[in-house]
Amino acid sequence: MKIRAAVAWEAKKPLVIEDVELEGPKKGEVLLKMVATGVCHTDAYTLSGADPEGIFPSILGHEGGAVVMEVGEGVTSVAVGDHVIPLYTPECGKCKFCTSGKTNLCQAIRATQGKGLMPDGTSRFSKNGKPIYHYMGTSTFAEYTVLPEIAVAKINKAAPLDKVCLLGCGVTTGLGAVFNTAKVEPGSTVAVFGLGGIGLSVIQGAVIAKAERIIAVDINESKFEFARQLGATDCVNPKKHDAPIQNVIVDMTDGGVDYSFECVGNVELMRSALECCHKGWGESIIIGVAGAGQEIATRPFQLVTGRVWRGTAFGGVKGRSELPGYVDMYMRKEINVDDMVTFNLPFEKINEAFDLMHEGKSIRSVISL
Ligand code: NAD
Ligand code: DAO
Ligand code: ZN
Ligand code: ZN
Repeated sequence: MKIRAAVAWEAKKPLVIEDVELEGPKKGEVLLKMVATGVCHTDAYTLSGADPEGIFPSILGHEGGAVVMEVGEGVTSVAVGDHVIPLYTPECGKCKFCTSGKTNLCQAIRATQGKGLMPDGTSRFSKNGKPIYHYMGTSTFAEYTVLPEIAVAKINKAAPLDKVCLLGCGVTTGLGAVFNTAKVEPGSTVAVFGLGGIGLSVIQGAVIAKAERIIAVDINESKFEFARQLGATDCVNPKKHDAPIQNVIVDMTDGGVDYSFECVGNVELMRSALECCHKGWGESIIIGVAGAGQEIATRPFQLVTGRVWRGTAFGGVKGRSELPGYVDMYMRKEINVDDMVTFNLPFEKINEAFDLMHEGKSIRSVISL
């Protein structure tokens, strides 16, 4: 079928809305009509050319809300009309990773997904007979997309797709990092570095986990008001202090925080986030994605003396079995997703969503398709 999609022809160039060909779903695949998609920092990162896995031409986007239009042979777990969220971290339930009980990083389709292809090694998108690659296995910047059945989470049909699309990445990643990766306990002190969609969701998770003190850190002070509304108890701009931010936080907290979260993708900040943790037990969670080839550093003594460095992908959330529960949390009004949507834009204005993000004006722009 002919569809409209925002094609990333090459790095550093705006997306171009084009008519492209989409082949229907093969065995074990589903055709989705995308209703809405968020634009995440990771889409911008890939478009910038800094992503070592970035492949062009491709159709970016990974924060979608969609409806199942057609199912391929053998598909049993979803049906036409179901509402789903595409998963860049699928859940096959059978691979060594899924059955380990230790990780959400299902590897069933990892090799082909990393090459921008469907599990059979081909792309469903093309233009004039030439393939256009999939992105993160989701490609939500398109009116229609095809995904493997194991890469969609069936959700409550009553949930508004133009809001819960944000649970396809940012919101779930931040909440899951608190609940699954750090396992923040009541009474904890938490520091959150970076107040975009991820960091603000960490704050929401920390409130639900009953953290007593939540220190929000950003160099853009326009982010502070919303952070406070969501539950941050302190807001700190590192640029307003002469001392390194880790020293500032250690001084504020009688020795350091119990948990810190890096939600920017800056390797220097990752060091600060580790080093503001309390001696003996503080844990720092890396969520931000750093540029290709960048490395983290600290003195090993930081770890010898009990601080812990961890990372998380999609907040450790298993998409098919656990993401529907996060949507239900939204439906019960336990999390604020509505106010994370700073701008609603039509598909034609998708490049403006990137501009608004780079200008620091948006938490999330949601595109209607
Ligand atoms: P965003 O661009 O919306 O927000 C980033 C925030 O960091 C902004 O508020 C910005 O002002 C702030 N910031 C920038 N430099 C800073 C500094 N030196 N000190 C303090 N604050 C600073 O991004 P986002 O969508 O929230 O994503 C955040 C990061 O998380 C990105 O690197 C993204 O790629 C990554 N990410 C990771 C996962 C995962 O599963 N691990 C999932 C989604 C996104
Ligand atoms: O299984 O090796 C793997 C990779 C899984 C991909 C997880 C990506 C998480 C971080 C990227 C940011 C997501 C928007
Ligand atoms: Zn698996
Ligand atoms: Zn994302």
